[in-house]
Amino acid sequence: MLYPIMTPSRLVEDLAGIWDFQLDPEERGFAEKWYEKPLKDPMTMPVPASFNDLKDGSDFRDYHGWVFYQRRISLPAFMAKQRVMLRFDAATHHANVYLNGRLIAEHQGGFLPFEVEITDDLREGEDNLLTVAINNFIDNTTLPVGMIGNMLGGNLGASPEPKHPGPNFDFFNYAGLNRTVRIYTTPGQYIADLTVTSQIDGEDGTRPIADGKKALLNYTVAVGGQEDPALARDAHVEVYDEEGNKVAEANGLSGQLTIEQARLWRPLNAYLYRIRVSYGEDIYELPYGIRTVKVVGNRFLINGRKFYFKGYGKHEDTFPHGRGINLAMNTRDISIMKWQGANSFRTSHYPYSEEMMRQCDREGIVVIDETTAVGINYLFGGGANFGGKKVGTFDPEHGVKTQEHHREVIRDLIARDKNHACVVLWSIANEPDSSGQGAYEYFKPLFDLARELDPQKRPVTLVSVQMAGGPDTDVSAQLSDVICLNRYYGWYFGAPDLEWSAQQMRAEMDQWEKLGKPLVFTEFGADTVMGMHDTTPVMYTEEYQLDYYKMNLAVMDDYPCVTGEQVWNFADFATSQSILRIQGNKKGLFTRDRKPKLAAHFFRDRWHAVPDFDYKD
Ligand code: E9O
Repeated sequence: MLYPIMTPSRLVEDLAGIWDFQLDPEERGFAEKWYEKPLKDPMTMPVPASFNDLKDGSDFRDYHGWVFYQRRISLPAFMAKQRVMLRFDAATHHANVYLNGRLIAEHQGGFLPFEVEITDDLREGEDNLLTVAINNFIDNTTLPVGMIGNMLGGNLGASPEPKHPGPNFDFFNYAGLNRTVRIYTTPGQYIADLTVTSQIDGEDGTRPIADGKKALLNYTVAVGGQEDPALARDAHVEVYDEEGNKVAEANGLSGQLTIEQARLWRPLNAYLYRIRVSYGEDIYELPYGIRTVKVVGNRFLINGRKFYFKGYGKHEDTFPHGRGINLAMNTRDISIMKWQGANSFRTSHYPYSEEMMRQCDREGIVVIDETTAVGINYLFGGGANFGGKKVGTFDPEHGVKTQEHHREVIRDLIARDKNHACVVLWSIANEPDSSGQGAYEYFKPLFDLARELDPQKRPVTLVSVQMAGGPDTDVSAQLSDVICLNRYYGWYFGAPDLEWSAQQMRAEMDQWEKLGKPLVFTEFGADTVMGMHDTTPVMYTEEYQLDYYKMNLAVMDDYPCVTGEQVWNFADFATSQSILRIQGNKKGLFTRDRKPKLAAHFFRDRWHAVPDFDYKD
């Protein structure tokens, strides 16, 4: 699905603003058809944003169920000749969309875009009532996964029979119209999709590639509307460099473009061409970076050079937007990454906004792109024990349903992000039960699917939880091109004894090293309350976080297969409430408002000294 932009043939109208809003705690909305008329006594609600932190009281913040968003829309008459699309970048997690009282779209999954054509539904010359009913419900068929009794709950004496499943993941279940809602138009015959892959002449990505070589770009344009062979024949593609010079062109809906002297997209030194497609009256433009990605032995190569990931697991999490898109904070975050000498992050634990992906393309930030599959850690094994109660026992029926949805999410993620230069690795899931019974059978088809769908054939991984064990038990050893480990030696395991924790960590690393694959630490971290200090580094102080990191890094530096360190987390973030969470997860190098803790300065020194390429080579 193409990102909506304005071109000489397309208009984009952002529906950002204050909408009407209503919670539906008594579940009357559908019976009373709230979508047919203006909501009664509505609240005000900004779009895009998560609703949770915008009004007061736990009935509101922790609300669970359906909510209704509503506004009026109308389009100027001169646009009547165009095809009109309504696009949601993210509605979290389930959305029913009504126009003038009629259901026009339904979508499951809160972090990927969907769109619906409304050309014939819009009433010309009058207002149209747009209603979006959204449900934040999660259970063991949804991604992310919800369940009774959450993973990090641990609240002794909590209500024994909660009314609904809570998050089986460690971030607040922010919901609503989290990302931009737009109307955009196209001509009746239109460009529906564009796929581009590149090949540097004479290079296979295993040795360093210089600028100035010939690049061959294979492209395919998918089109919609009435089929017209003449239009297809006349479809035209042009490539422009950053100075606006035309450097290649070709005709037809698929073909090859040759750039005689290509500039490569490089981490922290991005270069983007503009690929301009015209098809009949329609024009679309795609920013495109040329680079190679390849795994050879235990090395992760970008443009033929060994890359070392320095960065973070992140969240889309700010106050008071919740998970709502925050372009200003995204820009701050990338600036902070550069201040700190980082070069990458993982989109833990869901696809991030397309605006962020496009910004990473421009700024040269390397991205590990993750699906919404977080919390699937009870489907394969014998379940887990919470307060003496066994939950999540292996249930094949739910396993199959989850896998179906998981396939959709992989398909939609790759369809959305396939052309991004910044994406170098797909993450199929975070911390699943990858050592449990059935894990291989569950994951093998998903890895196959990702490999088949990605036109660029990037490497694929799943991110492993410590409980999954070493390469003998964790199916990631067999399936992943890059081993990604979340490890907490010195925090959840072995704290506060850092010496013993280091020994345990080395013992595990000795096992993984033998695999001969590249290994990235995608999480390691310790909760740290900003401003808490001590001369003896006790847990939760800024001094302990620093010592924890120094110990972990000393171990990692001894293993040549370790080709990346991404701390958990970039910044403190909101979670469900529990005795383990002090107004959220405090493992950030930065506070939630992006002030550096002690360890942030340590990483700044380290990461400016550790090179982006050829580290430990
Ligand atoms: C996933 C991430 O979303 N990994 C978790 C992170 C954390 O800070 C979470 O925020 O907890 C770590 C998983 C560690 C597993 C051991 C749990 C032991 C519970 C007492």
